[in-house]
Amino acid sequence: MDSLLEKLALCTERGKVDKDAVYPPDMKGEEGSDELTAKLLADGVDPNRVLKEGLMVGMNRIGEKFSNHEAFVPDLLMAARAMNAGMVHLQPYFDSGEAQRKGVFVIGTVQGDLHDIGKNLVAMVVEGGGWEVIDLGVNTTAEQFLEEIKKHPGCVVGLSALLTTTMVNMEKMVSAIKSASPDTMVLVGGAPLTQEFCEKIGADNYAQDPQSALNHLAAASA
Ligand code: B1M
Repeated sequence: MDSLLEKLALCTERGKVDKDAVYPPDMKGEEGSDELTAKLLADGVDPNRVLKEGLMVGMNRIGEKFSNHEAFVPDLLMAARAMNAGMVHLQPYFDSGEAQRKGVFVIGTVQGDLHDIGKNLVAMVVEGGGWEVIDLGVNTTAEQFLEEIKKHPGCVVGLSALLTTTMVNMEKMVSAIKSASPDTMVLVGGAPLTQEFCEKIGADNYAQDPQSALNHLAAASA
């Protein structure tokens, strides 16, 4: 069983979706995360193990490689596709409560900003790390986040900005979120941001890339 879980982790890391997938070429004809997840569940393996010891291990590995500049955006996208192919089989277990996620992460690109490629990568890696992700999209307001915080008490909020003109909107958003919900952890990221800026606007954490976002969430939920 452990070897099947390891194979699932490898398929996720390498972005091998299913047997018919031609990518990656060196795994052509082999089963992918779709078949392996289905097989593990059919064999009675705990869905939490399938998630934590298979799919999440693979996403974590590719996230680390991305942080270290050993993997790039297309690699992350392919890994997320493989992860999602496995998650389809796990969804009924999440719905029934038999499998559990680590928490809820609500992410969006801040008001006035339409860049979403980096934000989407963060969402994928955090989901791959076992979190339920609610993606509010681009041009999001503090009110949208506050609505989600009401629906999901204890959730973590993630704000992304790519423009020097919109990163300043984060300050108002963080302040609105903190005054309505002081215990909500707010994580910020995006190319023009720095740790110093994060501290200045009163956010809890700054993440420079998806894996560092996931690491902050893991530390907060430990
Ligand atoms: Co825009 N744009 N853009 N753009 N664009 C930049 C950001 C810019 C640097 C280009 C330049 O001038 N060299 C510049 C900003 C300059 C500045 O503010 N100092 C710029 C500009 C000026 C603009 C417009 C104003 C242009 C215009 O219309 N005159 C306009 C603004 C529109 C708006 O938002 N209101 C605009 C529009 C666009 C497009 C729509 C054409 C398109 C966006 C498409 C889309 O996102 N769907 C676009 C693009 C693609 C870019 C560049 C080329 C690429 C951005 C990107 O996706 N990078 C960018 C120049 C560049 O970066 N080379 C540029 C790849 C992505 C994986 O990286 O987003 O940094 P990134 O995300 C990283 C990290 O930052 C981090 O993790 C990700 C993965 O490592 N991260 C987080 C991101 N969010 C995080 C959240 C976290 C944690 C980590 O926790 C919550």
